[in-house]
Amino acid sequence: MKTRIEIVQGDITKQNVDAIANAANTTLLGGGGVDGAIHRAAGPELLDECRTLHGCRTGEAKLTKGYRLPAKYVLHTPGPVWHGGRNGEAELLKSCYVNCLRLASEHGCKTVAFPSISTGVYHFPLDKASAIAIGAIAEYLEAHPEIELVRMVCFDARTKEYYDEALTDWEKNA
Ligand code: AR6
Repeated sequence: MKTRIEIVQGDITKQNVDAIANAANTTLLGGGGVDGAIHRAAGPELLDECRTLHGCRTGEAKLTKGYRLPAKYVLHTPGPVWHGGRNGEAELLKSCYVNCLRLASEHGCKTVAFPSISTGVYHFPLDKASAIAIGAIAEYLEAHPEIELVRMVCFDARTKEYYDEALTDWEKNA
């Protein structure tokens, strides 16, 4: 399993993979953070396609083309806003990862990159978010050999440390 989850520090818009996930909002009409970076790098055609999707519920995912990105597809998923942890945040965050991976499988993607969903302006605590993300991805990969690689792309060193630790913990308990 270790060889199919990779954790790197970097910019998700530069990833040469079949699909990248976008930590979007429910309008799917763009925003700041990683969402803004993806729209800037993909070009205005991405927003044109997003307008046709009429939004997306938290925890669900919708696919578009990648336009000027190296990635063929973008998997747009609104993560949960952290409201203290008793409002279904963990389940919703897990659904984001699983629903993106399902869409990737359905579209024949072999390689997928994720940003750290909900841990920016949505304030999901990194220790919890990283454990949920790694658990969801690892479980999915066990059942889905068609996905060859999932790369977690962490924007900063601190975020990467949390995901590295979550992966080490998951491997210990596996
Ligand atoms: N590549 C990889 N990760 C990035 C990049 C990048 N180019 N840019 C930022 N990050 P956030 P959220 C990291 O706030 O918490 C938007 O306005 C960032 O450092 O982008 O899910 C949407 O429209 C952090 O670790 O997403 C929504 O309204 C992580 O990506 C809202 O923000 C997620 O931070 C979603 O909030």
